[in-house]
Amino acid sequence: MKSLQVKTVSLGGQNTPKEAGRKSNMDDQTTRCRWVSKVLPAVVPNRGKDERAKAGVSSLGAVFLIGLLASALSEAAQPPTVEWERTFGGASGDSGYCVRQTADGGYVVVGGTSSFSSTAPLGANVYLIKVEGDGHEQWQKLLGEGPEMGSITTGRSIAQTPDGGYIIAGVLFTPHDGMNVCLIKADTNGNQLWQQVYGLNPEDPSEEIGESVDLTTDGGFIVAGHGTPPTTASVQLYLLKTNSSGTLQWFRHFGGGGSDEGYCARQTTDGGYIVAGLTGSYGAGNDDLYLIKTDSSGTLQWEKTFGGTLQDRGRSVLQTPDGGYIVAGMTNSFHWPDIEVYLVKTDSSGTLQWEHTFNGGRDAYCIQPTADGGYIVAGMAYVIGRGEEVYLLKTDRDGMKQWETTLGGVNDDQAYCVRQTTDGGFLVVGQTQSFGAGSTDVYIVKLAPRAMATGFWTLYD
Ligand SMILES: [Ca+2]
Ligand SMILES: [Ca+2]
Ligand SMILES: [Ca+2]
Repeated sequence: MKSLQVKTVSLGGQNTPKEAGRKSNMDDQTTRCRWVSKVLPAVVPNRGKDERAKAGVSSLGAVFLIGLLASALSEAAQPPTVEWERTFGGASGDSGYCVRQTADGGYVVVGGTSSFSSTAPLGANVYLIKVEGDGHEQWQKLLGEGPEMGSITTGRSIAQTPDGGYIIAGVLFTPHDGMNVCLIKADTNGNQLWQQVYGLNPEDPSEEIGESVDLTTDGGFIVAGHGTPPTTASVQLYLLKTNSSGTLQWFRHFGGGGSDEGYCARQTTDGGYIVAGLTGSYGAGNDDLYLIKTDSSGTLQWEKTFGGTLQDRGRSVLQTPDGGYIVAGMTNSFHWPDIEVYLVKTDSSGTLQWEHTFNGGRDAYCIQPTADGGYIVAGMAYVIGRGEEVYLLKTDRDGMKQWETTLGGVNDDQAYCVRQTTDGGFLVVGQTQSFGAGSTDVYIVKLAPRAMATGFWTLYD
């Protein structure tokens, strides 16, 4: 712990000539962002509600009721329709990793861009995009400037802070110092206020990656990731707590002699933390899904592994209303050689309650609660003729599938984050090679709320 170095990278304010130059460059580039055609073919056909309603209206008596029932039940398996979708980026690689609906009803998306980087040609910056509720762009910004040419800064996770600004966790790579965890604070207009870089060992270009950040009740932040501390020979899962100004409060690492990686940490109702990732040190063989519970100071309370003899991994974790936990990830232990999406539900002590696999997808990167008590999961599927596709899975509270769908084009597309929106729809963020300005682009898809009708329909929706 003592050897943890906190490096504050000095960044020019938004009024410096360098920043001003970069901004005007961004303005030029902004015009390259285009609407994706709305006639993109949907992989899973969505029958229109009007069509079904018409069919129902044309029926009579008992046939009418049976028709309604049948339609309502089949609708339960229908995924929602795409309301709008957009890409952002330029000719090089651009990705979206996390989205939040903002207090003004819009959305803020964070990722990385090498198309517009100030440290190009090899560098990349955090890419912050703000859109209105209908998907129209409000602004886009480059943040997380690296200290040298070729620096790569990527935003992995974002949260809106009580002051209306944003906190972003990510990774800063520099050619001389390898990868380090990076935390960036921006104001409500996306202008960078400060950047902190947390390196475990500046003498050693080890890889330290911040994968997720979440707000804590004291106004600070909890970051999960992985890296190689000076005291161990292998990659460890780690957890890092800062106050609201990004000052490090504590740092802990977990794992054994193998590689252990953290992908998601959230504060729990008891003030502690739950962390999901993978462990190559413990469990049933190869990597296992790794679930860690700590108290409020990061001291281990329990750790559990899930999975079988092959590859298993947790990417996203939530505390459930019953005090337990649900983790989404991937597994190929259950139906080898199939690679599947893996959901694990535990009680508050980490004891397994159920686990389900879903062979419609190959990996899950995000799980979020939905207003009906169920869950929405985003990840990646593989579809013959369409390469990798965005994968969305909706389950009830017991992890039973309600619908799943894939989105994308003929090249590779992935979703890294999904959230239910206040209108009952969903916002999905990831990257696409199928659409946009070249290489990968940030891919944002809004799904409409499920068709909610009055009376009889709502009973079954
Ligand atoms: Ca395993
Ligand atoms: Ca595809
Ligand atoms: Ca691009």
